[in-house]
Amino acid sequence: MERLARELHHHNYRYYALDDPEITDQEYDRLLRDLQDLEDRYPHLQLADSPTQRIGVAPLSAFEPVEHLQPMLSLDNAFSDDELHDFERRIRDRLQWQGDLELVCEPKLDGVAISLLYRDGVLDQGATRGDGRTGENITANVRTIRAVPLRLNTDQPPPVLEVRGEIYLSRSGFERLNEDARSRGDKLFVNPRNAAAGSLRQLDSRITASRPLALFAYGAGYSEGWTMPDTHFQVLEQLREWGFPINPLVEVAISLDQCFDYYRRLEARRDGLDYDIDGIVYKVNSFSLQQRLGFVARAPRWAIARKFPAQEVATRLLDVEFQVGRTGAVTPVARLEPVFVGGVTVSNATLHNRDEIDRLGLRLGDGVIVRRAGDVIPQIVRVVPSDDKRGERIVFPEHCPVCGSDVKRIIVRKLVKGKLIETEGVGYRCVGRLVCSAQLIASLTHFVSREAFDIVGLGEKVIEQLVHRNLVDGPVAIFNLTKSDFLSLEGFADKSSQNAVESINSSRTITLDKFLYALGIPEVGRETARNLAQGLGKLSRIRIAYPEVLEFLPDIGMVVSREISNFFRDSHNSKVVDELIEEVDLVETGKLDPSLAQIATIDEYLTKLAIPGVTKGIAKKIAQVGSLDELFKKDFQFLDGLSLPEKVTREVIDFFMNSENFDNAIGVERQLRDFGMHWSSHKPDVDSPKSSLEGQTWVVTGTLEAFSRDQVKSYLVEAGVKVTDSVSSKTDVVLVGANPGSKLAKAKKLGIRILTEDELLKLLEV
Ligand code: 9MJ
Repeated sequence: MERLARELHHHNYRYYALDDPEITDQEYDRLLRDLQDLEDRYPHLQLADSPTQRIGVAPLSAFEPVEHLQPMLSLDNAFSDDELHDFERRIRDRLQWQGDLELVCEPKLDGVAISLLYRDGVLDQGATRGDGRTGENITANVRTIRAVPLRLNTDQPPPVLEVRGEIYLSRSGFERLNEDARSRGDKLFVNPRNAAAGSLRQLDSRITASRPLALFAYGAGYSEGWTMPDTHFQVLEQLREWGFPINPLVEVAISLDQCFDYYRRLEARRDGLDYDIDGIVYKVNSFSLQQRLGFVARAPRWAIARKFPAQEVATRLLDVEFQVGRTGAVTPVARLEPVFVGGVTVSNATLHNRDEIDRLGLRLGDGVIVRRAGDVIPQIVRVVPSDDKRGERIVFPEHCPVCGSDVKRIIVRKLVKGKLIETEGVGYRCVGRLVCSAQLIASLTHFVSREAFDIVGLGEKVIEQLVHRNLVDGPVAIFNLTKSDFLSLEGFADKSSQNAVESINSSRTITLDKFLYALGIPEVGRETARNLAQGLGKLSRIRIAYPEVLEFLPDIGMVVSREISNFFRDSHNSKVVDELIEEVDLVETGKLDPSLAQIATIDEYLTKLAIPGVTKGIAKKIAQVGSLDELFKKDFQFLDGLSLPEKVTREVIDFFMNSENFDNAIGVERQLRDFGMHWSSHKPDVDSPKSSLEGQTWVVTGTLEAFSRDQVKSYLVEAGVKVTDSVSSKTDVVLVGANPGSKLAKAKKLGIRILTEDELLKLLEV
């Protein structure tokens, strides 16, 4: 077994590091099978670095965070020859150096950065870059990559060695992968980079093993017991000797001109390479110079990434499709004759909006120049009309392509100098709302999604069928679906229909924040929904809240508050909400966030009324009046004693003389009183909260056993705890279940209190 393993390591080295195999793939596979057979018979004799590990092992439930022994660097970018000049100038100035400056030129691979840790020459750990200090432990996946040496090709390995490199998928490997996916009807990967990243993020390493991933090493991190050579290039040579694939296009340049020349040569070869590169990395070759240069933040001063410019290619416009989203926004999408740009086949491009179509003067069949920069959606830069017999002009539709309702310009509300301004936006919207099946399908898909009602088994495809068969016309109808409704759909049998009805029923119990999020109120994402629920505690309050009152909640400004209040004031929405409450079992705390009662002061109130000229400072002065009644007395006599600018006094009086403003101001004040947020309301003592947990911020991570995560969250919310997703210095407690992720590591680092599920249970009993 040892002899077979040694032979296999040797052939790996010949194949990957030297690119000079001595045996065929079939012969290699035979040796591997022989070893596998022996290991099957004598499992206890399996070697730790056995080449058979390439086939993967049983799935993990999560990736552990691991700290790199030496941080992984990031690179500054240069986008022009000038910027590269500047880079060299900075180096020379800093070093006071006039002589030759050797720079190593390396193709910059567009893959996934990796750190490989070898202990006594054996691969011990593979980790992603993460934030540079802490990455994810993906050892099981990394072991399956044949280009990654499981053992260093030397009898005297350094006891500890971190090797840095890029895991990537070749373009041909990517094509193969997508062909397989296509033949199985699976989703295709967009580009080799995403496919490589996705393959490395598999919890089941047997899947990773089936992906043709490759590696180029480009440096070393921490090491022990190794006298590093003097230059970066020598490190690459040493790594090659130890068995790592090093990019054969790496060169040493001794002048900037040689660097520029390298850039031109590589750019010319770029399309012919079998892997994606997005630029060139230049690194100072001498380690002693590197050391003297040091770092700014986490990027070394001795290296820079020269990026290739965005790629542009010519193709043809086949059609323009107008897609209708959840809020009715109509987005034009160009369908193109497929072209290969920068490693991906592009067949769609965004046209942004109506103005963009007019700017381009697009006609069907036009030649177009498409630009793709990095990972962003490709766009059409300009039109190259090929002849004078051009096709039909593209016109933005006046009516919704899905439901035929009017399409109107979207009005955007913006804050300009503290005032809410309504202007016409660049976007257009179908006014059909739930009459429009596109909006209905998108809204319902949102409604049932995981963060909302979380109805398992009701994805977009099912919703589409339900809508097209007129089985649902809005969210309420979902709760009236029966087993026989599902049986009438494609892909549903007895059991699955029963399950669908059961998951609808079990979704009926829902916390207020999820309920609010599910409604799909414009501008209300998960965080805002949580703030609303935590702040006001009851749907009945939120529904009737004045925008000025909502503005007392965290992160809710003038724009969002208007959207929320307009949503609930709309009679159709109001009816839907009424009907929904009948169907669901809403979990509410009913409690007002005690801190709200503290912050609602009379000057804050005056500021939120947005009286022209009334800044925070002026509001503070006016607030001395103590109550609105006093303010309105005797023709605002109180204002005279404040020595405010004449103009401001006038504005304040004009404002309140307008009966609409006056009624609104009185209404807001009354509501503050009703909600217990008025400046004269009894102030709960926030220092001695009713629940011992009240006011705390918690993060839940890992798999919980006794509760579902949602149960825990609703309990915590009930107890006045704010539950957030990410650990920060504001976090009070991190609740950990099994297999916690990087959040636990972060909590430990920040010294945050960590509770296990058992400890929580104990806490709840007292
Ligand atoms: C890539 N992506 O090919 C580096 N890289 O060096 C090469 N990345 C790098 N070097 C230090 N060739 C930080 C990143």
